[in-house]
Amino acid sequence: MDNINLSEVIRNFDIDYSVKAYGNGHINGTFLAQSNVFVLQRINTDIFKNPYALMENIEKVTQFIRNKVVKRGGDPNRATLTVIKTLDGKSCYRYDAQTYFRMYRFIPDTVTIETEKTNEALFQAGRGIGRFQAMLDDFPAACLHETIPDFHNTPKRIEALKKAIKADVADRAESVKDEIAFALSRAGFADTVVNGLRDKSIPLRVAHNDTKLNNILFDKNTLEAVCVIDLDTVMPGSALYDFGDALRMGASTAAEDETDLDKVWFDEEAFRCFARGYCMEFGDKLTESEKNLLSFAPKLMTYECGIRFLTDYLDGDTYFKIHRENQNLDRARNHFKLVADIESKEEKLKSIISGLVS
Ligand code: ADP
Ligand code: GN1
Ligand code: MG
Repeated sequence: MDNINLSEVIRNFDIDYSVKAYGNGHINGTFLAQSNVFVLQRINTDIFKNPYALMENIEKVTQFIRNKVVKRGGDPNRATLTVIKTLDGKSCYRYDAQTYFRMYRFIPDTVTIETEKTNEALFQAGRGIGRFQAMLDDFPAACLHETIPDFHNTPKRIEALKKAIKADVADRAESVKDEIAFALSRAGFADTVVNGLRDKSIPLRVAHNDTKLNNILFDKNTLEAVCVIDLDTVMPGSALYDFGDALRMGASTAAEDETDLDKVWFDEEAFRCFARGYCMEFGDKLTESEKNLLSFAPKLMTYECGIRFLTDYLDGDTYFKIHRENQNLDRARNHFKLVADIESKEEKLKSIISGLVS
């Protein structure tokens, strides 16, 4: 991180970073460096405008989970993130007006899944997300700040796409006419969940809102899901967002930016495994309306994310980090291919869900 004095940052957190005298030797001075390990993260203030509100959400949610885990005799330091306070008792350290850091306890002996998506891993991931939602089932969702307003408001994402097409700041709209046409042709189903939340036919819950598989830590030995991390977008929302978003990447046969679309398919078996784990932990708490929309949720979230990638491409790649030219366009094409494939499998996905929830 350019020009940031990380030693200064670390000194401001309430951790024992000093070295201690160790052992009884007479000759060499032996010291033990801190034995606990911590994760230091810079908060993205371009995206999260109010770091303290963001951290307040995270503290409330992790404390709530912590209390439940303690009551059940579990290990709260593994089952949820632990926020390390600064020396002056704050949840993050302000380095300068644009630069804020937070610290968590490192959760050892865990792995994340990036590309190795086995069916067993999908099943465990489903259990992990289902358990996360079950633990927060009675959390008062309304007390959370909306860290990114309208994050999963799909119709608003379509409006943003239309604005980007009109402004065409990077002069790219002409070259992506087919992708734009695909996106706009599917606008009909975009309001399904926001309308349901508005008319209360779908319950407002605490949602994670970014349930990519690499936001779950798995035990490195048993491969069970240990902890759901990356809690920046924990906000009021729908369980359908978390279910659908996990499968957007989790059930794809390829990486999110794979350019060879012949390799990109929606894997029904991966869907079944994730859904089985999810319903095992959370199925009895789902309402009829949620159960009816579980098979639809991956399409909605994949479509919405594709629209966000396409919009960012038109905006000149200002939101999602890119590591090569056209990466956002590749991501959008990849997602639209998945949407089309999900559409061809809708009946199958419905019958998988009927077999899991009654
Ligand atoms: P990002 O916003 O960059 O996705 P994450 O919070 O997801 O940030 O962290 C990035 C990666 O760091 C995770 O995928 C995980 O591998 C690792 N990680 C983050 N927090 C912890 C933690 N408390 N313990 C162990 N590993 C962690
Ligand atoms: C971003 O930060 P990360 O990589 O976990 C994005 C998600 C997208 C995802 C697409 C705050 O997630 O909404 O689904 O990229 N997070 C934010 O890969 O916008
Ligand atoms: Mg992450």
